[in-house]
Amino acid sequence: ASAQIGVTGLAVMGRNLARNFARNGCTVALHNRTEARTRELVAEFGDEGAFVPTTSAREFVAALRRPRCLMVMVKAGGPTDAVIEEFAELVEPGDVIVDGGNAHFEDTRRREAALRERGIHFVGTGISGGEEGALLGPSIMPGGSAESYQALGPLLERIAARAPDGTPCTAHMGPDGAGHFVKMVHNGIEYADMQLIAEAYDLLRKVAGLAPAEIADVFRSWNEGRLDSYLIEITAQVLTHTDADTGRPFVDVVADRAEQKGTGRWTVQTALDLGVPVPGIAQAVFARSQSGHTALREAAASLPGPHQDAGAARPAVSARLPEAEKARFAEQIEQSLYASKVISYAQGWDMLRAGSAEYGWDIELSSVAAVWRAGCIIRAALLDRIRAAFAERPGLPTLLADPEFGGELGRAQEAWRDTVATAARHGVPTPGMSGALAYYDGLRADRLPAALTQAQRDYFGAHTYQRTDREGTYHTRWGGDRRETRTD
Ligand code: NBP
Repeated sequence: ASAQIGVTGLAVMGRNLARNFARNGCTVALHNRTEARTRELVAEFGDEGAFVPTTSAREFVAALRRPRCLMVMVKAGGPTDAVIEEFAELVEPGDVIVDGGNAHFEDTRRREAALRERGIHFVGTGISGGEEGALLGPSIMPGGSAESYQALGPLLERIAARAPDGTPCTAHMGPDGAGHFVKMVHNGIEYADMQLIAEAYDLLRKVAGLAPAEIADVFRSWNEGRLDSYLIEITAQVLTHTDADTGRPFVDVVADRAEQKGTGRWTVQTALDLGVPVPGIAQAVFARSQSGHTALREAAASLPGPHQDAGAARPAVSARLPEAEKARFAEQIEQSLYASKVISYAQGWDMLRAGSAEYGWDIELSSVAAVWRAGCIIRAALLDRIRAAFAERPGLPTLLADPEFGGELGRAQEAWRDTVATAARHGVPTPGMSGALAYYDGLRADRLPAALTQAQRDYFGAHTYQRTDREGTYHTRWGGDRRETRTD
């Protein structure tokens, strides 16, 4: 037995991870249900490092040094359960089975508990960065026991992306499902980020009248500043691209129906269960869903927009702002995008805190920001500042309470309010930016109309209320003499 790590499931992700391990000096055992994939990998990339190809599960397990670390990279769901069970029968107590697929954290909790009973460490790990990240350095978010990380961590640290300060972008997130939970929140934030960028683009296009290539320039300039991130960078790339068939901007030939694989939905479902408000992520999930509702969109297509009668032809997208105004408008959108982005990250961290408390994971909030600094889809300059904020004050109740981020939001708010108002006046939907502003105003409000909601609940359902001026729980006899009674 010579291999330090084994990878079973050699489709795009598994193959690239195996190559990454080998390129970084690990001896890697290889296994795949269909043997041809194993042979192909060795034939094509065998010279990249030390591979031990195997043809059966038993041979694969025998090739691994103890404690064995074997990584399962097969299709999520049933296939993952089947493969885990197959290997659980073959490994020994103390060995580590890693699921690097996109599992729901509840499945990971279930699998971890079942394997723990058999003395086997089960690690559900989030891996972000797609196919390319898997090969060149992903962001890796392992859960599972602290003991398993002692064996697995040093191997993962070899293949993970490096943050600008040289630190590997992986760390033990917490026990059982913590890793997959963190990855789920990552994807939720990714949805919110993408939605906000899409809204910024839409406003620059429809309100300022900029062409896609000009918008690409705006994004490129933003990428030099505090918005510096992978998603802003690829947005500029996409907007510069011209469709080969038609010669039109590529973005104009893509059907405007956004799809989803479901991790954003998981994030929102979980947030509802945990009682954490994450409207930025929810708005993004719903915006994708709305875009795909062709029947609804067709049925509503003749509703009038601003300065337009019902049924009138839609005005073509045209330059609406004078030249001198465009730069000022782009600056205003930058402020709005940045502020809204900070809000959705704040909501993501609220969710990490709530999940950690609910499941007893003790997730280190600064460490999550640290592993997201490179390799993953939401990698951004901002993350190092979030890391610093939580490192300095681990008990920070919300990112908005950090003086630096709070100060920035305060300075952005005028531009942000103008953007949301302008968008509404022009009939351009900005659920992300408007929702983020509403969240900001909702948190800083000194009184919320929740008081009225609570009074209504007491009226129709005797749900009781508390008072601002004294302790206790009360009910007003709405149907009778309207006298107040204390109920606690
Ligand atoms: P796929 O999700 O397409 O799965 C293909 C692999 O699963 C093949 O190796 C296939 O073996 C194996 N497999 C299946 Br399907 N059923 C099996 C079974 N019953 N027993 C044994 N093996 C089985 O591969 P992928 O796109 O590389 O993704 C792998 C995992 O990583 C997934 O969970 C995915 O969600 C996750 N992930 C993907 C990305 C990404 O960007 N693609 C990013 C992050 C995480 P075969 O060759 O014999 O058919």
